[in-house]
Amino acid sequence: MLLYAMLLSNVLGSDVVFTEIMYDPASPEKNGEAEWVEIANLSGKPVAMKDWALDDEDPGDWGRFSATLEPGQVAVLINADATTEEEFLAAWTDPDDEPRFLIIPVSWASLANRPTADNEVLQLLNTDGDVVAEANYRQDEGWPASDRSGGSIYMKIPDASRMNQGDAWARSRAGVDDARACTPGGVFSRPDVGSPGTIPSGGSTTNPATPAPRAPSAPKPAPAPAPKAPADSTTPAEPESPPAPPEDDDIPY
Ligand SMILES: [Ca+2]
Ligand SMILES: [Ca+2]
Ligand SMILES: [Ca+2]
Repeated sequence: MLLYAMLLSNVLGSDVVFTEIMYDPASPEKNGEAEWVEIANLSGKPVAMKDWALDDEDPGDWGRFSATLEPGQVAVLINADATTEEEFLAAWTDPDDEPRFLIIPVSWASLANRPTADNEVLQLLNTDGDVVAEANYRQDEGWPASDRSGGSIYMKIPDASRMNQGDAWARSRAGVDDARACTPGGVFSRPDVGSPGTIPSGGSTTNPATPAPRAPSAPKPAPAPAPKAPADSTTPAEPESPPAPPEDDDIPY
């Protein structure tokens, strides 16, 4: 029965989970310049992400990437078309600290600022194109409402089985769960708020600040099959961000 149910699902279980999504930064964007997406390996073994890709429900391709995530390690995928690892580090990390997370620049396709059930369906694809992680985030059904604050959304307790449940996510607030405002510079020109590189502890893994050798972990329960997304939707593609009314320049700080 379980096997049958798993075969029905088009989302494979994965040890790599979306843990934070910066889709509506305070920094101005036309094509998602200051956006980023955080992922984490919640398992006790390394995950080789060879030719993996971010994707959404639109036809455009996001670029592929390859990296290995150690147990508990966090990575931040950034917009390779608009920024650099150095610029991201300058904005988001303390120059006195050695960053302990990976930064992976990838070719970007942008994330809508007013997400709905149809847009965005953020996915992580493996080398075969299988969906290994999905977060169909939106503004209702328990997902954090959009508020133009420049804060990302993040999983309060990272957990693969709850990745697609809105109430497992919260809007980042400076001072809560490691979130802070970035230091404006480059495309990160406003004080966006998030916690790139760290995930709340107390979930399926401890904060992986130091990817030290781990004790063998208890057997993981099989991931619950995620709700099946409509197979290859025939919905006509729509622009990532409809020509938005001016909205980035009137935010009080
Ligand atoms: Ca956006
Ligand atoms: Ca989309
Ligand atoms: Ca984070």
